Formats: sequence, C-alpha cells, structure tokens
Amino acid sequence: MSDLSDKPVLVTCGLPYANGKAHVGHLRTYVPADIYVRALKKVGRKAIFVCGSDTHGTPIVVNAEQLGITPGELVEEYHAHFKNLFKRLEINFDAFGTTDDKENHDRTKQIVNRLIEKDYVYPKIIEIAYCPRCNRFLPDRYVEGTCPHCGEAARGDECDQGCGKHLEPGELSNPVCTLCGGPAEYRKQEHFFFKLSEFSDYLKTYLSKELGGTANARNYALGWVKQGLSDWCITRNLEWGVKFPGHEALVVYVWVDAPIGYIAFTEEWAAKTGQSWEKFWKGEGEIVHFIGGDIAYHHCIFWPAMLKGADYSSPKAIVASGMVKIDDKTFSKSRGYVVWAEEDYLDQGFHPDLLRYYLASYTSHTKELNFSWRVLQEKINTELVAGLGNFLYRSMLFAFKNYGKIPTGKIEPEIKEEIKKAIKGVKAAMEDYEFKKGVDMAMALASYGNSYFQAHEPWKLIKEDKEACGQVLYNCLQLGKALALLFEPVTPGSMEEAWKGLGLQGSVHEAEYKEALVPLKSETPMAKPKILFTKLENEKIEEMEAIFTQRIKEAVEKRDAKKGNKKQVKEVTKSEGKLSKERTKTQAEKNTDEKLEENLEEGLSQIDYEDFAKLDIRVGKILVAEKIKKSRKLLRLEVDIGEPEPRQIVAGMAPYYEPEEMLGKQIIVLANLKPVKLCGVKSNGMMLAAEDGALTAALMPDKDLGPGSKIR
Ligand code: B3M
Ligand code: ZN
Repeated sequence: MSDLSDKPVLVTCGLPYANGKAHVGHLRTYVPADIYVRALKKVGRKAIFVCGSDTHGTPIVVNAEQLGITPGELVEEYHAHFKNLFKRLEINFDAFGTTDDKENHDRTKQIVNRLIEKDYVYPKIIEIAYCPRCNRFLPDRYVEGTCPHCGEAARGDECDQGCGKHLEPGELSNPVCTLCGGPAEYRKQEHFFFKLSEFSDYLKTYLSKELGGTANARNYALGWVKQGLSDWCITRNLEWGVKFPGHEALVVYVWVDAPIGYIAFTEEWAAKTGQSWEKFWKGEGEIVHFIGGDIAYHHCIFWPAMLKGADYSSPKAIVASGMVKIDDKTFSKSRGYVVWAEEDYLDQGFHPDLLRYYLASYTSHTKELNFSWRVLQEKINTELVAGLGNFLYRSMLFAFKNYGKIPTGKIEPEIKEEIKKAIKGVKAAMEDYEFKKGVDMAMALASYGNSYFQAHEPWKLIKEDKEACGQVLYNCLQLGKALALLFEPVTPGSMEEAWKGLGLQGSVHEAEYKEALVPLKSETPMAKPKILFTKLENEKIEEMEAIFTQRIKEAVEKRDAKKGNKKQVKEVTKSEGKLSKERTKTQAEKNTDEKLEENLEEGLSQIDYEDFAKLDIRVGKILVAEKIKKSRKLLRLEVDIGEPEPRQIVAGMAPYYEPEEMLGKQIIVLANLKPVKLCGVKSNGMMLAAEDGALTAALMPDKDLGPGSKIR
C-alpha cells in the first residue's frame, strides 16, 4: 500500500506480556492490525500476520514469584488465554508463538553473537542495585527509587510515574528492593552494552527518509536520536530468559529477545507452510509493525539498530496506536478502570464484530480512544444496526420474499460509480492506516443504499411493475455484495453471513474488492436472510455499567483497606491532592499536612469550645462546578457563602460526583482555612465531606438554609 510496493508483506503486532488477561486496551492495536492485513488481502497482496506471547523480563518473574509458581507455568496459562482470545475475536495470526520457543532462543543467540562478532557489544563494569538482605542483584522491576531525570518515583528500567524515560541499570537514585522493601545498594558488576550510539547517523536517515507508518512514532524517535543516544545495557542478572552467550548467569534484556520474536514467529510460520522467512528478514519482503504508542522508542530505535547491526532488513513501516481511556478515565487495573476482553465482553454474549467496529471507527488510529458502554450502544444501534445491517437485511429480505432468488437485472451505471468510489476511498484510507476514515467511507455506501431503497419504494413498485422492481432490488443486492467485501476486514463474521445470504460461492474472507463489480448471477436461489446486527438493549448496557461501577467501588475499597480504613470527617481536598501526586508541595504545606495527619492518626484530642469557635463553618450553595483538566480528582467550585463574591474552592470530589449533580447543592464550607493552590488553582476554603471505606459523601444540610448560615 502507500508505504509499500507490491512485494509480500509481513505484519506483526506488539507482543502481549503473558502476565495478565487481555483487556480492551490491548485490542486497540490487534484489531486494526488484523483489519489492515485483511484489507491488504482484499487488494490482492500477499500478507502474513505473526505475533506471540512475550514471556521474559522481570514483571513475569516477579509475578510468578508472588504467585508461588514458576515463570514457565505463568506464561503457559496466559499464552493459552491470548491465543484463544484472538481466535474468538477473529484476529487471525498465521503464527502465534512465544518468546520462550526454541526458535526464539536460537535466533536471539544468533543475532547477539553476530553483534558481538561485529564488535557492536562490549563489556563494562557498572553499578547494579543489590539487596544485601535478599542476597541478590536487582534487575529492572526488582528495584524502585527516584528518577534521576525528573525526581519522580520510578522503577529500575523506566520512569513510569514521571518523565517516562527508559532508565539504564544504576541510574535510579535511592534504590529500594521490591522483594523485602529494604534499601538496596549499588555493587559493581560486569554487564554487556550494545553500541547504540554508533547507529545515530543511520537512525537519523532511516527515521526521516525511509520509515513509513504513522508520524507519531517516527517523530518522537527522531527527537530522541537528535538528543543523543547512549549505549544500551543488554544483559540482566536473571535465570529466566535467553542466556547471554558465554555467560550462564546472565540473560539478555527482554527488549532484545522480544522483538526478535517477530523473526522467530516468521520462522515458525515458514516451517509450517514450507515457505521462506528470509524473504522478509533478509530479502525484498516488507515488514510492518503495529505497536502501542508507548513502545515507539523500543521499535524505532533499539530494534532497527539491532537489525542493521546484525544484517537483517529494517521495517518498512511502524504504525503506533493512541491511548485507550475507559469512561473518559485513564486506564488503570488497580483503580478498576478496565474492561476485560473475555469476561466483560465475549463471555457476556457480545458479538466480536461490534467491538471490532467500535475500535476501528471511534477515532483515528493515533488518537486517544475512549471506551464506554453507552457509546458502544449508540454506535452499534445507529450505525451498524440502523445503517449497514438495515440496508443488507431489508434488501435481502425483500428479494427473498418476493422473488426467492436474485432477481433479473444488471448493475446500473450510477450504482457502479458509487461502488467504485467507495472502493477507491476505502483502499486509500487503509493504505494510510486511516481505519476510521475507511469505515466511514464504507458506511457512506450503506447510507447511499438505504436512500436508494427508500427513494425507489420497492414495496409500491412490486405491485405495479415486478420487473422494474427486480432491477431496483438487483442494484441493492449488488451494493450489498460490495458492502460485504468492504466491511469484511472490520466485521468478518457478519459479512460472511451476508455473503452466504446473497447466494455467493466461496468465502468473503478470500474474495477481493474487485469482485464487488462482478455482477451477481440473476436467478441464483436465495436462502432466508438472517438479521446481521441486533440492537444493544438498555437493560444489557445497564447491566454492564453496573459491573463496571461495582469494580471501581471494589478497587476503591481495596485501596482504602490498604490505607487503614480511617473513618473520619476529613478534609477531602488535601488528602486527595496528596494522593494524586499532581503537584509539588512547598515544605510549609507538607508540614501542615503532616500535622493534620498526625492528629488524625492519634485520634482527636479534646478541645475547648473556643477552639471550635475559631472555625468559620458555613452553609454554601454551589454556583459553578467543573472538572479541573489536569486532575482526575479535583473539581473547581464557586460557592456562595453569603459574601458579596462567591468563593473559589477546590475539592477532591471528582471520583464521587459529576459536576452537574453538584450544581445548586448546599454544602458545608470551612471558610477561614488558609488558601492553598491545588493543581495550579487557588482554593479559598474547604468543602467538608465524610468518608466510610468506599463511600465518600459531601455533607449537606437537610433543610434549605440561606448561604452563609453559620454552623455552631
Ligand atoms: N511485551 C508489551 C508492551 O510493552 C511488550 C511488547 C513487546 S513487542 C516486541 O506493550
Ligand atoms: Zn531485599
């Protein structure tokens, strides 16, 4: 397609860690990749699609250790889970291996040896975090501490909470062992480095002139190269992984053997089918990687440098997807903002095509995608059911009932033009990885079909002129055939049904776009058509929302249980601000917080009425309530507390109340608290709330009182 010539294409997807269940976030990459491969085949391209489980690295070892099982046992379970899930979603890989397969061990060793031979690898004594209590070196996630670049809390290999930079061993400040929680120390040890810095010029040219795909991945990577590349430590002290040649106590870093999995899985496919893997990795075949935007660094920098160094072909295109939000909130398993692909979706009886359609058509591939049950319902009911499904079903049903076969007719020129236009548009959009645009263009043909059907009123025409009506229906069914082909990459299962319903031979999966203009055979018998898409009913969506709400509630409870489950009337604003790490506090503010916390911790001591009288607590009426952009927790309120001007108060209530439901409510305000700034917004006063485990409620008087009424 546009980045590509007409050579065979190998498409890959970022490898899921065999470490946890699949969720909607994962699918944002896999579904469009599968759509792309199917669309390639629809224009007659030879395309191979491979992927597999990422089985190495410390997250897997740490998890297995916590569960008391071996890493091998852990990855076996999740490998089976992913494999089965992809099948259920009709994401059809030609090979789906694991990075622990022999093919990958062998290929990784070959590549590392080649890099050593070519003098791209050198040993260096470096400082590695070591836990004297656990008596072991602490690679990657076995150590946590402070990021040397931004000062935020970070893991050994990545500043996950702050600047997002990749961290090399020894870089982390204040290292702490994650196994025992004790302070770690740095000890000297020999490790092996890849001379990444020598590839700067190569990467600059490659990224700016040769690499296709989406601009997001390329541009970030180019920026990083321009900032200067450091050599890359490619060994770790672990037992689980691919052994570093000649050093039994070391394995290669997971980001060395994981992408090499792409080659190993191609080899597995080649062995299975008797074809050549070299044609992609050493020859003229073209490689397209689909990845999540967060792993662009690894794919655009480490990986092409390794391939170049070891004499393999470089990827032709890297396509990076945008982030996924759940109900407009940042995806987070620990907070409950997650939708599991199996238990929340497939096992609930939802058809895979609906989610595939949602993921492809919500927004463009590189933008942020929000998943919500309501939006799913809305999109499915108004687009798939009322648009595409309605047109296909009504055309087929009308033809079946009145003719029992494909009526006699030919494709009229207007219809031919519409089909040609749609194919051209869809093809171009898919070539540019603009999946939403492609789906919208295909849907425009369905709308055209609906208008055509409506305008020709076949239900009247059939009574007046059965032959003319047959011609109208023939056009509709031909449009239906084109639609089945155009939508097959997105909703494959349903389009196979449509294909059969039209009495067509073979499978729509094998057919190409160009067949859309091959006339249907008049007189072919039709079977009773099936309804292709059914409406998502309110009750089901409400049921799903209830499951989701319950999950968030449980997550909050779990977190609160961890915090010690305090039952206090508390200052919501402050504690939320503290939790959210969203601002840096002044020392003075920290001291106040600590004091407050101490008081709460110790239990409240007795006070005199004079102490209480110092507090100016009043009834306030909320005039304005809105979310603060940079914060998940905070709402900005304007509250009438009986003063000439309303007070601006920042409250940590966003997780518990929608801004709209707070409007006009009467609340209790501590009016004489010293102002503070939260997330850059001044808070002049404090809203009172009570917390009981998962429940947080604003205090509100049960009678309508005038704003400013005193609490005594
Ligand atoms: N296993 C998953 C991720 O970081 C990681 C991808 C490897 S791709 C070679 O998204
Ligand atoms: Zn330790």
